Amino acid sequence: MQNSKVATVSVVGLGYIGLPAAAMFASRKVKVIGIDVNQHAIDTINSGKIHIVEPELDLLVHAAVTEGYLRASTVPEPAEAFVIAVPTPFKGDYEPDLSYIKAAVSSIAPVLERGNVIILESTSPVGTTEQMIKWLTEARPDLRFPMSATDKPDVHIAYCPERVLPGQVVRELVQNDRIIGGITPACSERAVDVYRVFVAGELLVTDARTAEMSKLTENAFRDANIAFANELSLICDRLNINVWELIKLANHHPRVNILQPGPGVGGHCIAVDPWFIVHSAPDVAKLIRQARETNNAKPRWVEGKVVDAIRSVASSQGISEAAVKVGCFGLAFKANIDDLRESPSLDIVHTLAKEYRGQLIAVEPNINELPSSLKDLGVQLQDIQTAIAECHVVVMLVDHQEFMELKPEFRKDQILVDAKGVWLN
Ligand code: SAJ
Repeated sequence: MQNSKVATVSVVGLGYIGLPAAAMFASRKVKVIGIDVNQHAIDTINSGKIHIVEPELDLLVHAAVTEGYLRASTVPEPAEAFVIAVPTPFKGDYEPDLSYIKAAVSSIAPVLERGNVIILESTSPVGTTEQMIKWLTEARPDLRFPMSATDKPDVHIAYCPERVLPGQVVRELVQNDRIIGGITPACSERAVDVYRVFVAGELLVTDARTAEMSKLTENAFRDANIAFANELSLICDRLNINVWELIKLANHHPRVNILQPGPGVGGHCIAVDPWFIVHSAPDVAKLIRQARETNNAKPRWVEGKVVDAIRSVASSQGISEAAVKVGCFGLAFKANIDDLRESPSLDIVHTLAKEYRGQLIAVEPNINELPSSLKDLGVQLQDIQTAIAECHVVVMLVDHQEFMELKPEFRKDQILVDAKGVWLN
């Protein structure tokens, strides 16, 4: 049954955020036209399959395409609502790169009609929605776009950030509360109608700039908390204290909730978004910048620990450093996913493999084949038991369930470098 106030939605950008949103609208029997520049993605989606990894999304897309509610294309078409979900990476000195948003806006401008609503979902620096309106005004001088809260525009504009956790996107898309920042109250109202199609959580209305900043703030908050944990791990290493036990104990305090140290912060959001804040107010965003720097430095610290362990094994066993085997457990950017992109663990293994060619064994239960960047450096993909049996240095990088379930007995001649506190006593 289709009982929403929106009959057709065009989702521009069919990646990790856009495709789940497109499939979700379609699952509620809204006609969805998905737009992307990647022909492979278009062909895959139109055949009812997906080109990204996300639990349950394949079923949703397959049903949406088979039932005729989702269709993908490289060419924009008219729709009632446009949702833009393209990447916003940074370039050069952590400067936000808005070129994908600009390209998305130019591509839909010719098909816009009076009464449309455009919602920007891409994580964006403050002021991007207003910038988007400038581009739209240049491209379509015949249409009125909102410039201030009192305007009565032809096309409504709002910013509504996505907040879903990779690995739980399908559930979180429905359940999470969302922030909606319309340029005018009527813009917010139109955007609320669009998200009401599938969002069960609250839809919280504000202005566009606050909505933009809230998304950046959420990820910067998490980054700063992880940086605190990572800094603690360095201090505890120096003081010979088990940081994971320490955090567990401290977290018994009713108002303390420290996150977990690790090999660094990966993924496509938390390691990027805080820079947008730093870039917009560099002289005051000091803590946020420091958190980024602290987390960015963690992989190099872990590598240093592994190098020390290799040297120690070589000297205590009277073998050359080139004979030391290093087993690296986990390559993904976080636990229980197969996503290796922007992964600090992959980065660590890659850096070590360049230095110790042919000496590294990788264990990653979520993949069947190593990326060629590691294969080319002689890294072997092994199962857990073989890797433990063959290596001198055990490097724990990701707290995957498969590792957590084990408590291996290490030989006296093995050294453990545990960046996640999984196998420490
Ligand atoms: N990490 C730690 N210690 C922790 C928690 C995480 O080292 O205690 C590391 C992870 O291993 C990983 C990185 O941080 O390398 C990021 O992982 P994550 O699970 O914290 O977050 P993401 O990047 O998968 O998703 C985040 C989420 N943001 C917040 O939780 C505030 C998600 O809700 C956002 O939608 C997403 O960013 C996004 O797209 O912005």
